[in-house]
Amino acid sequence: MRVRNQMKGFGIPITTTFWFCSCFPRSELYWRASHTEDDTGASRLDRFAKNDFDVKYRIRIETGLLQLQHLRRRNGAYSSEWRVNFKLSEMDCQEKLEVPVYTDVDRETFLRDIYPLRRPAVLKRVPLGPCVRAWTVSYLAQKGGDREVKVHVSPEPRMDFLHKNFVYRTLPFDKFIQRAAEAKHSDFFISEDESYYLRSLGEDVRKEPADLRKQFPELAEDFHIPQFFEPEQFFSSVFRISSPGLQLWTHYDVMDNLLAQVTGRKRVVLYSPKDALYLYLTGDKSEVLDIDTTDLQLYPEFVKASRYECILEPGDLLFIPALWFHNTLALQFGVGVNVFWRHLPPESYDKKDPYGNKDPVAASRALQSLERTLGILEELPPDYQDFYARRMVLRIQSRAYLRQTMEASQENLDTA
Ligand SMILES: O=C(O)CCC(=O)C(=O)O
Repeated sequence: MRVRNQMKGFGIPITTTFWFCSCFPRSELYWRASHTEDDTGASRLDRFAKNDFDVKYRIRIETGLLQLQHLRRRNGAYSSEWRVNFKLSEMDCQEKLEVPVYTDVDRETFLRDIYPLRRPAVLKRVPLGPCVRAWTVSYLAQKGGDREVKVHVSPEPRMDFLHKNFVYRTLPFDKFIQRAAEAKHSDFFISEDESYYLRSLGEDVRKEPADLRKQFPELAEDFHIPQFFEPEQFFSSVFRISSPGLQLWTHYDVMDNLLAQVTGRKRVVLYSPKDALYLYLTGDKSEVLDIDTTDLQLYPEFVKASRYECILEPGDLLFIPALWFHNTLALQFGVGVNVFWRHLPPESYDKKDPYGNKDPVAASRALQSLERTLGILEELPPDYQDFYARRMVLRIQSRAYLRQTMEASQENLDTA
């Protein structure tokens, strides 16, 4: 059952979706109310939800508690059948949305109906070639051969770029595949249950983007790159091979991305570029590593980021538009290939970027000039710095934020 509410009243609308896997009758409740605070400061929302034939659901939310009351009409009057209380954690208040799923999408449909939205989409049954059936562990090891690959090795499945809980090690591809597929290792670097992650690289790792056709020609024959874009937009094709449970931190890339999950299931959580303010960024990465049970004392704004989620099954393709943040969790040992495509004219990108994650040239220049500007502000006393920094924020908002008309925002709320 999905209970969804929209809370307004903080100046900006806040949408909250609650998900319950329970024995309740299957129905979807859409509910709107105003956020108010009583004199104890507790949020209190109390309203009838959608009328559903002769049944009504009544929902009340107080801080940390959601009450659901089921009322049935008998002889013209409603009587309460049962009432359930759910304990809410603050993270339950994060908006949760499903990534839309499309089936049997061809190039024309993709370019007409999906691509222009600039939103993530799961594409099912796009032909990816024989890889979906053929890429077993033994086949990959045999065909991929013993060329050396540099891999991330971590004692914990959640990789932590802040505290660098992983090391880079070099292994022959066939040995790496065998190790990544097993839960316990007899040969290991750190511990017998260490996790592995391969993000394949080009021949000259500093200059050349990865291209499966060059580094793994025999395996590349099995993988048919979906031809949704023009060939000159192609930038790189990258192996993404993970141990079961391996979680990669939330980050963005600057190119459009088709992530093909060839084998194994994977959870992907995405956040819109518009939610960058809530993600505690260090460069292209979010410092929030635990995105499920986040420490909101440490990262209080994180709850405001809307969470888009999907589970990729073997053979699925995920379209990740440039700048959308993504966090991946391998639910099983899995092999993926992601293909980056240029979205902007070629001269917009940094020529020395083999990874597809350096900011576009104009964005880097703007960020550098911001650093210079902040240096100039330091000539003022702190309270003046604060005031002029706020004025600058207002100027940036009015000049550079995408403007959304009042009608468009209302429409979004109505259709959300
Ligand atoms: O699938 C993964 O492991 C990570 C994918 C990713 O980060 C990407 O495609 O940019």
